[in-house]
Parts: sequence; C-alpha cells; structure tokens
Amino acid sequence: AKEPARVLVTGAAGQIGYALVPMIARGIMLGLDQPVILHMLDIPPAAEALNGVKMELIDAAFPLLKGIVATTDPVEACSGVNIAVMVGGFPRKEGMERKDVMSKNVSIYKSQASALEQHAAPNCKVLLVANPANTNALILKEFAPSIPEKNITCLTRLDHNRALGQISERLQVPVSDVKNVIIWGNHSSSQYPDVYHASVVTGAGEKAVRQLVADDAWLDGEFITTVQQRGAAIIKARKLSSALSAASSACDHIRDWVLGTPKGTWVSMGVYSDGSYDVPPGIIYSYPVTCENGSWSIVQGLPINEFSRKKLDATANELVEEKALAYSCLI
Ligand code: NAX
Repeated sequence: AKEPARVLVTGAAGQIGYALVPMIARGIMLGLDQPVILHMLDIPPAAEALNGVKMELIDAAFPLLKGIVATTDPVEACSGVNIAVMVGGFPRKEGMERKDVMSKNVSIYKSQASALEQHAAPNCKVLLVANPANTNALILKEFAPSIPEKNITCLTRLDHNRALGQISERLQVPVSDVKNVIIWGNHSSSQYPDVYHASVVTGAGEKAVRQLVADDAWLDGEFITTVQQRGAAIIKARKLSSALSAASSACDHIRDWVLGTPKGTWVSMGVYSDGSYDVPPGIIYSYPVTCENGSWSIVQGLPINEFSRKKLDATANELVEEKALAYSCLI
C-alpha cells in the first residue's frame, strides 16, 4: 500500500474548503489508491467551525483518510505536507480599496510562505486559490526562495473548465469531448479564454471548435465575456461565490499535475512566466501546459493572431500592475 500523502488546505472552514476536503478524502485529487492525511488551517475566529468540519470528516468514515490535523497554527499545518492548497485569504469587503485588500493578502502570503518553506516536505507542490490568486502565488514564491519556482502555481482551471462548459452547451456535445481551450493570464476579468486551438473529439476525428461553432461574433464576444464574468453570475444566482466548481477544479489541477495530462490534451495553469509567448517574465501567468512525471511544461509554438495578441498583452499588463501594487505593500 502507498504511504499517505499529506495535503494542506488553508481556509478549510470556508465554503471552498467545505466542498474540497471531502473530495480529497475520497481520492478525487490524488487517486483512489492514494491514502491521505488532511491538514486543515484556518484562523482563530474560525476554529470552532474548523473543528466542526473535522467532526464531519470523522463521521464520513472515508477509507482513504488516514489522519486529520485541524489547527490555527501555520507551522503545525505546514509540517511535512506534500501538497498545499491555499484557499484562505482576506476577502474584498464593500468600500475597501484594492490596495488595502492586497496589503492584507501580501502579509498573509508572506508569512505562510515562510511556514511552508521551513516545514513542508521537500518538493511540496503549491496551488494558490485565494484571490488575487496569481499575485498571492507570486508573493509566496518571493518569500519561499528555497521552494523551486516550478512548484508554485495558481488556479485558472476553474476558468478553463468554464470555457469547456460553455462550448459543450453551445454545441450540445459532452464536455468530456471538448479539449484544448486556453485561459491566458490573470484569474480576473482580464483573462483571455482562447478557443483558436480548441477541438471537439467526434467519431470522425477531431474538429476545430471555431469551425463547428461557425459564429465568430459569438466566439469573440459573448463567449469570452461569459467566461470572464461567470464568477459574478454565480454570486448573483447563489448569493455566494463559486465553491463546488472551484473545489472540483482545484482537484483537477493537482491531479493532472501529479498524475499527468492525457496525451494530446493540455490544461491551463497559472505558472511563473519564463517569457514564453512574449509575456513578461517574473509574473504568475496562466498558460496552456502539459504535465508528465509530476512537472508541467508550457505548450510551445501555438500561433497567436493579432486578436489574441492584444488580449494576452492586456492581461499581462494587469498582472505587472498588480505586482507593483503588491510590492508597494511590502514597503
Ligand atoms: P470563505 O470566506 O468562505 O473562506 C475563506 C476562509 O479562509 C475562511 O474560513 C477564513 O477564516 C479563512 N482565512 C482567512 N485568513 C486566513 C489565513 N490567514 N490563514 C488561513 N485561513 C484564513 O471564502 P471561499 O468562498 O472559500 O473562497 C476562498 C478564496 O478563493 C477567496 O479568496 C476567493 O476569492 C477565492 N476564489 C478563487 C477562485 C479561483 O478560481 N482561483 C475561484 C473561487 C473563489 O472565488
């Protein structure tokens, strides 16, 4: 039998945490043959709720769940973890300035970076979910210099899955037959959901999404804005932000990263930019990636037309600005 993997979820008493921890305990993230020990971190005001989540995990009697650490101490939470899913953060409240929210999250991710760097297992893989996800991941990277930069990523898989979902609905094909959409850039409304390289698997081979949809106005307009604004649409409908889809996508992100992407398929991940596709290096930017043997590589050589170029640049510019804002909070 495999040794249990230790998986940290921060913000575990929150809504995404509540949806995510049972998925992990059921083997959806790391596989049905992989035992897990869940580490759950939250802040003292949420300690009682966190304990309630722990009680429910015990009550669910998950066969793969070999242990639970529920704590408000970041050092205890980070000790020996192989995977860290960072969901805890400071939400933007009405009337708050962008800089104030940034400043709170910068200080959270600065200190959690140190806890991870000092106490996580070597080669721990980190997924930042809390917003601003890309920039929080960048701060974590900066303050955890001994964690390889390839191990620090942020979640844009939810946006990727939303794009697959919109194409599936439009073409009335199963979502599992749609592949190779791309989310470029920031997990914000400046992101660019790109279907120029996407296809649908049919009985007669793969067909280009653009050809099948055959409606450029929709693809270049409403499709893009629907994916960009989907988070807001969920809040409007549910009076709460996305949780089950966010949790499920976080599992997809880690599963594909650890176990590999299927041949011929890529996924979107926010990763440290090396300048690929003329994106400025030194920001966490969402790219198309394939994964093998526990590591990702950016898909290279996709042609980028003028329409896409502008959108790749606009979302990169926003990330460069966010980075400057985050750094101004450090002084
Ligand atoms: P909730 O407010 O329900 O939960 C957040 C939890 O984090 C709370 O229990 C809170 O006590 C805890 N927390 C706060 N500061 C902490 C700290 N320093 N250490 C540990 N825990 C801390 O929010 P929820 O709906 O679960 O969303 C969590 C985060 O995910 C938010 O930042 C949200 O914006 C972000 N999202 C990111 C998405 C993505 O695709 N990247 C999509 C979904 C989601 O909106």
